Amino acid sequence: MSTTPSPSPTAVPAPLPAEEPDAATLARAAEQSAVTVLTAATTHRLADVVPAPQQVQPDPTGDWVLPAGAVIVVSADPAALAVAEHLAELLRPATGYPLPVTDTAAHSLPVADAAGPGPVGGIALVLDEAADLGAEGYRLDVAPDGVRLTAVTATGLFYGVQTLRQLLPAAIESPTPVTEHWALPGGTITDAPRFPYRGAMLDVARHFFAVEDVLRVIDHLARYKLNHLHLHLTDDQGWRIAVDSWPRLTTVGGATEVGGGPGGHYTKTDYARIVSYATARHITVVPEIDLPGHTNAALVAYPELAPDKIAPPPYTGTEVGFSYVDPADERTYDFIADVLGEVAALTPGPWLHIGGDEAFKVTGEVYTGFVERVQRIVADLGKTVVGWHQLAPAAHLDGRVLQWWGTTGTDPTTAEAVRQGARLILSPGNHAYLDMKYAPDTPIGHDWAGLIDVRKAYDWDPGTHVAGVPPEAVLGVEAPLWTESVTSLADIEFLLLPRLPAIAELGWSTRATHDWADFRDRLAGQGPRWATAGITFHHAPDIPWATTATIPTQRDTPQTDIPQTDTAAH
Ligand code: TNX
Repeated sequence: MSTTPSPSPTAVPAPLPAEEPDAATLARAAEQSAVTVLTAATTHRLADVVPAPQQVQPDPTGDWVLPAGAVIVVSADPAALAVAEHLAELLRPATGYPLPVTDTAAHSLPVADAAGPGPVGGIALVLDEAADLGAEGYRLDVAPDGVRLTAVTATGLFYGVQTLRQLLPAAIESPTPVTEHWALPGGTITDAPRFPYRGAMLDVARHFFAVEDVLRVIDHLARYKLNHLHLHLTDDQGWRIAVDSWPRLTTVGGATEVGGGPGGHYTKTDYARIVSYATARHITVVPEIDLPGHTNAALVAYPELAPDKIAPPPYTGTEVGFSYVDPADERTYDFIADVLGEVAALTPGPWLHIGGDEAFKVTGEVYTGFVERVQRIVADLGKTVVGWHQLAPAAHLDGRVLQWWGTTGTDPTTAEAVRQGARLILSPGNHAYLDMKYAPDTPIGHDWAGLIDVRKAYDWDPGTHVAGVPPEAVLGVEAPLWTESVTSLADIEFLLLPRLPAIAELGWSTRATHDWADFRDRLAGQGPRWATAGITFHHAPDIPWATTATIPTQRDTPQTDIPQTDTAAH
């Protein structure tokens, strides 16, 4: 099962001069070695991108090679400049090239000429309000004399950068300089997403994960053009976000997790770091405070919220549905207003997720009455309410969004809520739940919604999945990762990859491109990239993983970063 790459005849570390070489020396050394290496112009096709682009027009005469002296020229706009810097930061480690970024105000060439013939032959990032590309779309033109990315917004440019990155050889993922022929296949890609909401969820409540781990998950989302990170911040086993007006939520409620570990929580500064890292990657953070159930940790901290006003024991098991805040006590609504108010203040994005799932002990009118009050609290904060589809029977509130996690594709109550105006995020448990096992022998994860191999994750259509829900009512897709059995970053990556790109493709790519055999082959090309970057992934047997000759084999990174086998991941 191991797909450890075979030794590469072409990609070896560039010889580095002794003693602290400067960027220019590094660049010269890398380029000199590159020109002595005989490789095909490109190792892959213009269409080898995940998620599949809308339109691909290859030009076999148009291949381009990144020169060591390339300059990245960008429209004079702060957000676009940040995207250009991001591109440079992605390309500098492996190439060793300096790749200076300059905006058109500072550059003597007008943007129209920046990608044209000339000594630079670089990359131009062009904001063009008149381009017919939509708010998130981009066009990538690759020609022998330069590369040009065009978009209406910096977000579109950011997605174009992710495509460009995937079109370079896999060695571009190396954290240290390698010798490679940095060629891009020629032609034009025109691309835009199918759905506006493309997300993943990380449960940081069952097990707590450090800020650094969350940032790395954000990196994985960004690669595949996902634009929402939903953080499940509270549950029976732990409360993970600081709330100044109710401090024991974290000091007491945050000190536990599944299995009895120490837990943890994010200070407001920690959380702001996550949000700003995500924002810089054009990702919106969606905080979830799960109510009225999944609240044992809050009740341990503040027994006054419990129906019997008695503190329950801390909970470190994995059962669900036993806890709830007292829906009959006004103090509960003060608590919720305080918590959601503080969370809203940390949230630049429009969404606040209020959970609503598995509140088995709050039923009927008591449940709907509770949800209706909480929905109004969210609206009064100027945010849009999101909740699991159990919210459906509560009265409609303008803009509200339900997150579908069912496994049958049928629920008349959800269909009726949608008829009244609710929009739906699709996270069907039997296709999109990344905590489901791949196969019976998967060492971690659940199987209550079935096994989910890569094909199962890929082969469904969010536009038609739930009976009575038309495609126009579908806001998008989200892949949730619950973490009852997930204890490390390697575990997270093992369950995320390679299924996250499958869900990302359902959210991004037009249905006309949907094709399992084609997806499988494109996905296979991602393996060497993850391996090179030191990212753990499941070597799913249904994917023909490339043992490409472009993986650098000698690197400065530790052996444990070399591709993991299934068992090594856990
Ligand atoms: C159901 S799906 C849950 C979670 C569990 C998950 C495990 C949903 C809204 N609730 O509380 O962690 O199953 O797969």
